[in-house]
Amino acid sequence: MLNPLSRWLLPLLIGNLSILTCVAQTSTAEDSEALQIYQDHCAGCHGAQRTGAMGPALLPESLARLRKAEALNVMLHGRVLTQMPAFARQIPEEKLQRLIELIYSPPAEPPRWEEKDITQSRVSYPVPDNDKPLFSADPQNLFIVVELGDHSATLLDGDKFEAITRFKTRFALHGGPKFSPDGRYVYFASRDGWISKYDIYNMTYLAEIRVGINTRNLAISADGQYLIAANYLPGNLVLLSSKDLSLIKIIPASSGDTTSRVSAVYTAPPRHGFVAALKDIAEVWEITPSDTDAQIRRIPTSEYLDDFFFDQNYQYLIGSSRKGNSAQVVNLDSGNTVADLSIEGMPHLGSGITWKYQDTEVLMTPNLKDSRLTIIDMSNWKTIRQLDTQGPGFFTRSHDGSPYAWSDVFFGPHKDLINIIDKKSLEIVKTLRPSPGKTSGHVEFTRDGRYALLSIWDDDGELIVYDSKTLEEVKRLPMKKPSGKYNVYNKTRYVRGTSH
Ligand code: DHE
Repeated sequence: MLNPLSRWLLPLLIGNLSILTCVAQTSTAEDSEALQIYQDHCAGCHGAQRTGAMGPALLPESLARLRKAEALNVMLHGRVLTQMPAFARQIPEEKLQRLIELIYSPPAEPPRWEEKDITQSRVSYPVPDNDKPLFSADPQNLFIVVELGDHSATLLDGDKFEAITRFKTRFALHGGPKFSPDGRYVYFASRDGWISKYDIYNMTYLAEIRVGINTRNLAISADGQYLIAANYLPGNLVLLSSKDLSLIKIIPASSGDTTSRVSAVYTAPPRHGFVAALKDIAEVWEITPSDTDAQIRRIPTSEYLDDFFFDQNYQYLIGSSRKGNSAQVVNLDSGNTVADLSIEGMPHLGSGITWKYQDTEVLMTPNLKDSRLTIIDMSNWKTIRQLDTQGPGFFTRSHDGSPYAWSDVFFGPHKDLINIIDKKSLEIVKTLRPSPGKTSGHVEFTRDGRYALLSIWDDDGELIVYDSKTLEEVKRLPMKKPSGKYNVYNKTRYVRGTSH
């Protein structure tokens, strides 16, 4: 049995053997003194090529959401609850500023992460000889709550709202973890490309593999056999066996001379495969996996697509255009773009939800740059309602068991507000301020839709449980910047109103 330290260090060391053995590439354009400081003080933890090791990758793609001033602060004073030390006494601030310029610039040689890097990074842990949950909670009504504050996750009993266990995750998980169809295993993806398989019943990790340097998200096939990761860096999709995370195939996201970042990949259960959108090639790919290969069907689109979602039948894909002012509707059967919806303000369709409204189905999307929610009739793709909000939102959620849809105000001075939309009147009927001054966002429902769980995104944060009909508060659980929470039943049944 590996002790906890070697459990984390071993994969990192093995995974990065290839990069630790090569010296970082220099170029006359790079600041050689900053490069030397990097090699002396940073390379040991962040990798000789800045692709990450025990610490996260330090490449422009990986640092996109961290302001330079904040990065300097971390270099000067270290980062609490991590191994990142303070350098204020060792390195003058002027030199740290130059180091910042270095890490926010692309390296002279584009970093690589190839087949041998992927296969060498894979680690398996002992498989427990037990196939029953080691706890008494309903295995279908469990939640995984990702806590970004200290890179942990909580396994939560969805009836009692009590933590069953809390465990460390890789640095900076992003996107929804994916459950096996029976709900026994959960698969996580980190921004730095680590995929981890966790046995919920035995509350232990089973395997890990690093599939890329900068990863978008992960999907699992409806039969539970295959996983696929979408990467920005390198621009590809990586198909894995869900059993042991072994590599099946690397699929370059290429067309002619262009290699693209992959915007996102999702499973499409009735289509027996996955669908991916590419950010730099105007195509959507339908991917049918097998044990040794993957068939790709390329569907041309009129725009480069960012994040997207599907109608409940998985016939239509609704994607945000990269330009941020429209949404494209692609009929996946015919391959035709059937509608081009003009929505200013960058619709965040990855977070779109649908519900039944009168005799039709509607979709609602928040807009990342506009203080508005857009509601569209899916029978004719016409906007039927725009709801003004107090700032741009990030996540929307609902459940067939709830009369309301929830939408956060994630950005701006009113980031602590949550709007409740009546699904019948299409009006905002209530606005909650659960924790004044603190960002509130991302809701998920219990399997029956009776309770809604909301995050307070703060290191000193909380998970708040509401009665989804009366909107009364039921319970608060202290958590460290809880981001998303994911209900086993809702996710494995692809219920309407949640992310798939
Ligand atoms: Fe996310 C999901 C893309 C920034 C938190 N985000 C996703 C998914 C995609 C995506 C493609 C779907 C993954 C899945 O579930 O399989 N996110 C993007 C972006 O392009 C964007 C805007 C810019 C970027 O830097 O990548 C972005 N996302 C963020 C954040 O800044 C958030 C708030 C904090 C973080 O973790 O970095 C954030 N994204 C989330 C969360 C989900 C998510 C919590 C899962 C939502 C769900 O309910 O499934």
